[in-house]
Amino acid sequence: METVFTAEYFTMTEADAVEYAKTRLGIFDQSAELTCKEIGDGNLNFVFKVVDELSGKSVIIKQAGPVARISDEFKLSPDRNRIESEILDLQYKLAPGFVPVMYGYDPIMNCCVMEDLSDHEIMRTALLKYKKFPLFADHITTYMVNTLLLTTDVVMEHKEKKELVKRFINPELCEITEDLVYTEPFFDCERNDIFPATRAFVVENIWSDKELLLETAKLKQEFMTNAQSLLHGDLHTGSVFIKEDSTKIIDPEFAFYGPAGYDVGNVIANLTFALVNAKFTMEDGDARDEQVEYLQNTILDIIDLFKVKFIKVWEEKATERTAGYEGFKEHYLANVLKDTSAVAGLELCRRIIGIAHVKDITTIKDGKKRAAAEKVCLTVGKRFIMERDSLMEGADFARIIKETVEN
Ligand code: SR1
Repeated sequence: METVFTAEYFTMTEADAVEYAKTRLGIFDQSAELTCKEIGDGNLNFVFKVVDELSGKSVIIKQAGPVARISDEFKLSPDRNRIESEILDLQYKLAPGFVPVMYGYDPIMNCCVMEDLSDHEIMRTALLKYKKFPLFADHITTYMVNTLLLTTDVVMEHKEKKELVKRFINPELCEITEDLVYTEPFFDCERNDIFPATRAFVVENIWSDKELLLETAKLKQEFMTNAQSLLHGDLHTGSVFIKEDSTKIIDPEFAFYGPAGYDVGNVIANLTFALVNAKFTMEDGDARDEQVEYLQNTILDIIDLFKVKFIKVWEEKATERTAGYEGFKEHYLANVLKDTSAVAGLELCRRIIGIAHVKDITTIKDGKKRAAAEKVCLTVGKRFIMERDSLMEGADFARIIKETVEN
């Protein structure tokens, strides 16, 4: 029986997605022979790839379900799909070429239709195959400076900016981050998922460290109250589609106005996971050293390029009168870098201790190596949080990683 799309939302199957593409999209010819595969591997949504087997034309239909895929404990409004569609439209203008083209959004089915990027690869998967992307640091820093700085009060007219803050209020997805990144990893929460051989290290070095806990409390307040920039909100390597000469940022459903360093920190942490994976899965020797060095240099370049581009765009685009006062942009950028370091640290800890892990670490088969890799992530993470006031250059980030990995 053919699916009839009425005014009521339901979660689609692959067959429904074919019918939806045929009857709702106006993208494919009448004669199209459509097939569909659900390809989502994220924690939240369903992702259908619909292909016309005759012409080869294809699209992605991304639908938000009423609960998260990772666990039905997370009940989420499918309105997150509106946030995702609207921010992709906005980012398409702010950072042209770095996000997929959106073809449409359906507020009843809570789905959006977008460009199929199957000629790209998810960056996390590519890095786990030890691939290198020499243009990534340049691409991601352009994307971040444009989307983050151009949405601040430094550049935007303040009432327009406040309208965006309102439009992208995203309380449910923010709550996930507040719980999963800032709170649960730092106490013995039932929902945590700790590799048994790592638990003692966590108890001794994370949960018992009162100074660290105090810093996480300060950072949580900063995340909840600093409406600085319109963030992607979940900028890990699984949210990056990449090929040699192209980088596309996807999955911005966690978008909201928060501290700019949140996005930059997530990028740094997730490249660190890839580096730790290379260190603990590749054999000793040239290839491993090369991959570790490539990732270390990429981290260094990202921080330094971000700073240079941030200053340039500030000088070209700042409209706020006080932005020109001597020393202010340096003060502002230093705060973004402190947040970057702190968030990188939090992400490094939460992906080891909390409920949502990363394949870079969970695919390390040898238990002893995995435990050692996890200790490296936690140690770097803790240092990034505690030493954040003094990490102002790419070389500072690279040094902490190098010192810990080589120890
Ligand atoms: C319930 S969602 C778990 C995690 O997946 C997303 O990608 C975010 O990183 C979130 O924290």
